[in-house]
Amino acid sequence: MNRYFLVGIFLSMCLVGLNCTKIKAPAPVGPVPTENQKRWQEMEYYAFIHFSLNTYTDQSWGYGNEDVNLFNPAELDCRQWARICGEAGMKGIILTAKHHCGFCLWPSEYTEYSVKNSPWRDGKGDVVHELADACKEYGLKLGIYLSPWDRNHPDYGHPEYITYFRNQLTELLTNYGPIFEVWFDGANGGSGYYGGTNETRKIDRTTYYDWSNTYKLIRQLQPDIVIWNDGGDRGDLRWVGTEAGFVGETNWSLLNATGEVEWGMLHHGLETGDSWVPAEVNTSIRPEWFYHPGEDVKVKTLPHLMDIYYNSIGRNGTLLLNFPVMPNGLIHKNDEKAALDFARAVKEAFAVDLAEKAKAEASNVRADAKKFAAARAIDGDKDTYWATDDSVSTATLTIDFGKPATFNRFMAQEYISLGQRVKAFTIEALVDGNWKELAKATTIGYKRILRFPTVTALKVRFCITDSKSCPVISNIGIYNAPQILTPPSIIRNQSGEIIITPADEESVVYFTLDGSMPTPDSKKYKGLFQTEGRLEVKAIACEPASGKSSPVSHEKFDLPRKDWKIVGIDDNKAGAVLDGDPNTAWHQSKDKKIPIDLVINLGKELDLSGFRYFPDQRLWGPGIITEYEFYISRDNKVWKLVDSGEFPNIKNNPLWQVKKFADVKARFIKLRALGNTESNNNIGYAEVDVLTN
Ligand code: FUL
Repeated sequence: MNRYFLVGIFLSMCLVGLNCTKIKAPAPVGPVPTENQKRWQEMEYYAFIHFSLNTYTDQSWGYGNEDVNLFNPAELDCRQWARICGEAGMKGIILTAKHHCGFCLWPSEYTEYSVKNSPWRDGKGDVVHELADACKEYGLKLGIYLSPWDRNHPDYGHPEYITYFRNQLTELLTNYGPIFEVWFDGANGGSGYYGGTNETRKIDRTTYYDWSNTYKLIRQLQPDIVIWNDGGDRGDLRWVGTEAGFVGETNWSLLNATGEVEWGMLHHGLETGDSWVPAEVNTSIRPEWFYHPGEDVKVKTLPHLMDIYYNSIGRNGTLLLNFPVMPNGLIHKNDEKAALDFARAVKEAFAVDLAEKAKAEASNVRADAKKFAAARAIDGDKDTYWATDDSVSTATLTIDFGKPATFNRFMAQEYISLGQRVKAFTIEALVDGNWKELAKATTIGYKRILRFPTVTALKVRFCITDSKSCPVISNIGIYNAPQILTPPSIIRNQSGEIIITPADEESVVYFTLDGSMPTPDSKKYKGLFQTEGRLEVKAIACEPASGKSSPVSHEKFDLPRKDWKIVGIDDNKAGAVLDGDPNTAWHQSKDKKIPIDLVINLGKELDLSGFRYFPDQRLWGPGIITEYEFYISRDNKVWKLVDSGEFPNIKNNPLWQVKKFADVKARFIKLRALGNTESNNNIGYAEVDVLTN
């Protein structure tokens, strides 16, 4: 063999080598997820369980002095929880091991305020242990919610409490096997029992907990864990700024590691963020987090849960759905049914992927056409992907069904190990020979699902119109999800008229006023109608073509507020407080300073047993009352205080606040606001109402 020949071989090997360098995978862009974050993101859907002394006191937040003897769940069965979660397609369960009241569901060595001093299993029980066993049996992962705020502990607010908190974390992260996620609630500091001092203790959430050292401890005890934290230092995951079950349509899995996080950043992430901090959407299957018997009829409907699915998992988030456990220790059958119907509907919606058997062609493919070909986006393998040349930031991928196909959902996934890249895209369909735009969207991330009206088309074109760098798409799916009808909304205005509105105008509404279930044989709604007295309205929306009907909407109304007048306010917009419409609100004049009163003349003397307050519903709406006093009067001169207290968790979950008191006669009521969510003087109301006997 001559020398030149050898040199030739050597040179061509170098060229092959060079070529390989040229066609290597795209370089990561910006921050990328850790292995723990990727594993967590792929779980997609898991459960929250809220269970504590609140379960026995009908409260949202315990004060910390509730009697441990109340805790006695006679039928507690964590296997029931795990079975339901498993059947519902969830991949794990996060348990409120300790909520704000400080009561521990495990026999902590460091406090007496726990199951060990309750009558349940003669003080020998351990809910965390039973749940860990049940999770193992049903193939689920276990997560722990440990409230940093502890309204029972005498040391809360002092440095000693941090040692207590870490000791508890150590118990929980050592004794119960692998923990996939730890959850640190952001509600922090305020009034409480605190070992009997009954005072208000404020902490600086940015420094008090010394999170960075706590994180070190956590990662040392559970190296595979992800940390959720809304109380200071950035964890591995972020809250989405609402507990209503949705993240922003634009959703970057990025945030900055330091600096203030504004609401918009929680809700949308931060395109330029320097850290991977993906979104977890947390919401409850009922309005509240803990069990309240009055909510047995308020379990979220299937259309509502499907909206939550598309607005969480379908928007690059995970879904953490809560079950409030009943005092007997079980999940209510209505919640079980709702979760299983939801799982069935999701399965049905995504049962057939029309892209699987189609052909894919791309406007640009990275040099090694085989490895990064368009077909890689529809091969069902999450580890392969379609990628373009580095220089490309707009590209199309056309999916050809071969013959017309009918569909209404489009799903795309980026290969997030290389970062989140796509900034904008559209979906088009070839309908009768013309390209028609079906949907327009912004970010993708781990998973994005778009909904649009059902269409029949020969081809679909996925057009990436803007991207941080070359797009890297691991998966595309196209589906035809069955239609699910949304229940109509029911309101009663101040004059006592009932207004029922279906979600789409083509539906026909049927209703009942006698408590019976409405059917298409019930009374047809033809427009608003006058009513008197207390009332129960149930309504359904029906699709005439298919005969399908929605779940039932159910509203109970107390006496009409026809004769009510807001006293001493010269602002005709104040009518919003009494108009029955939850979407309108009125705010007191900016000049007023707390305490701020709202006085209402009820028109005649009524027998009252409580009142209700509904806050402004705008996202993180301003002017939400947190502390109140409620007075009554017969003459608008002599006032009597009948109730006072807090509206717990009202900022994150702005629901109707219902307060009951001993029966009393009154013609005038006064709701006095003593504080709001922003610690300023803005006080607003969407609705104020009373409960009568
Ligand atoms: C909130 C808490 O204050 C609620 O009680 C509930 O635990 C929810 C998940 O987080 O911030």
